[in-house]
Amino acid sequence: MNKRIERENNSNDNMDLKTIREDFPILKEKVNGKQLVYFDNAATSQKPSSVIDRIYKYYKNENANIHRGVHYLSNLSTDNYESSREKIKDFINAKNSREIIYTRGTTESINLIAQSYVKTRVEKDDEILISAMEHHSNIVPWQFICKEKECKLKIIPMNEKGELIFDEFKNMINEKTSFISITHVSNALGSINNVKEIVKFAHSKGIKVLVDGAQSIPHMKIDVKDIGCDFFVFSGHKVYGPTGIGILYGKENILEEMEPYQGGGDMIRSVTFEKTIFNDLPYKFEAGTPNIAGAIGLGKAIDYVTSIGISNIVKHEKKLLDYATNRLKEFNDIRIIGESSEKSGVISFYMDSVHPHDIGTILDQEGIAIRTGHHCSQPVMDFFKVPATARISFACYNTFKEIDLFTDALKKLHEVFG
Ligand code: 7TS
Repeated sequence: MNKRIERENNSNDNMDLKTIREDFPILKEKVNGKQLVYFDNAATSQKPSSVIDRIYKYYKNENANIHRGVHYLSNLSTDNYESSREKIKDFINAKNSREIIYTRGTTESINLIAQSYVKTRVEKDDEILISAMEHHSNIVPWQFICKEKECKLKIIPMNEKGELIFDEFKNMINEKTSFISITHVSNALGSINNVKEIVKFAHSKGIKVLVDGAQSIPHMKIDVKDIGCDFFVFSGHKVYGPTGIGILYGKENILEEMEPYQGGGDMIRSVTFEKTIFNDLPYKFEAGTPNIAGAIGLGKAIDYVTSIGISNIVKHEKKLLDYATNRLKEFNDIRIIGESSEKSGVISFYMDSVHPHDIGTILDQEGIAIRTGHHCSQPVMDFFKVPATARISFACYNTFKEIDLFTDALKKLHEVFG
């Protein structure tokens, strides 16, 4: 048997890759006449049939608004919407489902905390800390606050490998530091940050921490109690769920103290023209008709990940990462951007002879989907002095064979441009 393919079977004894791939109908698609190789999972993951079918079933047989009707379908939708919340609570080990707020995604969750929590608590000249490797979603909402409240945005630096410099972080904390918002895993570099240590140190100084889990939730076991963070946010679509649904986890006592920043139906207990009394948690942060199908679909996605076992996914993706890294190192003129000792299944690279955009376009001709550009992390590109990178990112259904197809295509491209 071909040595490369042989690896496939040995990837992970507990994971049946063939069956997993069968679960994702899109993987059978042809793109430009070639079998699709999907390596853009950090942007969004593909969806298993169980999630797709569940959303179809909701609209076909169950559609009704929640928390409103006394009729059968409304009660059914409410039960399903709320049972997804329970699943998510268990998945991230929150204390109770009042700590789980549905949002549109990571971006909305961060904006909610910026507006509802941080804005009302910071004073002029206070400092908000983020890191040098944030996605724009974890930069811009804080710039809004800093501008409005005359605060300062401080940046925890990283080293040339794309690792945060913990000692510098510690030195940056002072009596003006009012909040820390930090990514768990960098979408542009794959670096995994030791958020537990960051939270521990921040808490020893009385500072609250938000962890952006957009890139960690699909790739590692998340235990918010163990991390200890005050807020943890993620998007459903990166963890095999639908777009337009995401989660804000917050510690119950902190969420209780907060006022909502959006008003509307469902988030109130009573309204008169003079005064509104807000609903209980979590509903006070869920104004208006939510993404019901999305929430139910996300519950199914969580079921799917649980059925495979997150530890099996971690093992498989680590092998893919190591294999792809080694294969890319065979190219003399490829520079891997981000070589943190703790890395998730994301590889950004830069090729001297070919612009990342051309790499992406030519690989697309081979049916290989990768992302090129700044990955909504322009400061990371500036730090590494590259205009953009090409990025591959893995999910549970990716294979070693796909990595070989990718490196074979790179070789061809190299011959043309090199
Ligand atoms: N934070 C991180 C670390 C991310 O990677 C992303 C999306 C977001 C926040 C925003 O998530 P959203 O679902 O609210 O848009 N990252 C990417 C990416 O790497 N390519 O496309 C989107």
